[in-house]
Amino acid sequence: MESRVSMLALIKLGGSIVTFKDKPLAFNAPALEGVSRILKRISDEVQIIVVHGGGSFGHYYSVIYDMHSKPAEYSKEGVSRVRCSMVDLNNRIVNVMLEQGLRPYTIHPSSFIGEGKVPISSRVEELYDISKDGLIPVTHGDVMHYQDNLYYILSGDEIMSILAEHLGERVSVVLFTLAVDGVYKDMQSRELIRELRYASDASMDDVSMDVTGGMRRKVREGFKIASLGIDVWFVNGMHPERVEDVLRGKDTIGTVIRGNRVGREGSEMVA
Ligand code: IP8
Repeated sequence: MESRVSMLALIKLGGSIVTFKDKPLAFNAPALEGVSRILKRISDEVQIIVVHGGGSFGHYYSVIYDMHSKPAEYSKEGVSRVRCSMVDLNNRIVNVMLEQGLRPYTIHPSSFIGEGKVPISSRVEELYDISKDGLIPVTHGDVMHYQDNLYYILSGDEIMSILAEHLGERVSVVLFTLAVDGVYKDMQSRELIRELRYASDASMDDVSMDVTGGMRRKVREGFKIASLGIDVWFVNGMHPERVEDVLRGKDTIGTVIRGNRVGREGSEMVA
């Protein structure tokens, strides 16, 4: 079926939106309902792919079992528990989306990222095809098999980069939803950076219970994606109308890294 729309948005639902980060295994249904209502309003005009984080599900167990993004021989019980919690969280998310009239379609990352963390192009294309059909592919950060006895935690932020790299110029905009207004200059003044040109301008202070690098990781992936020529937005998902503004190409309260306008310092930034 040919696409009815030409705009493709990659949207990350941060763990701090879909869960209460400080409370183990606490799903934040109201926050997700808010974002879903907005997505519903715009889903006929925009093709959407959703990636969600682990919040107080995946991160909770990753911390308990000392699991990280580095491939290693982690506790098998830990691997099972992290995976189980992410499948559980994903299921709750797609059920809320469905109730709000959206048509989510879960695709676990292990179906398009293979051994050795190598993306499988044809399977990434499948996400695109499914979004073109009017469904919303929903994928998520997860614990992944690396090779032999090695496993690793894959951040949803990194999945955003993988998708953007593969889908290239078909992606119109990339949006990370957070539980804060965007990227701050520093956490004391909470001065919002409206346009981020250099990673060194941003505060990387972060919340606890996050094994994949929190804001630092998001900003790093943001610069990677922007270097592909795609605008990357960080907005407060608790104010879902800002998500709508971005998807309608309007300015809003948040931080943007403009595609192609990335300073050297930004693109060289590492975790
Ligand atoms: O919250 C991590 O995804 P993120 C997922 O996007 C797990 O970094 C399993 C902790």
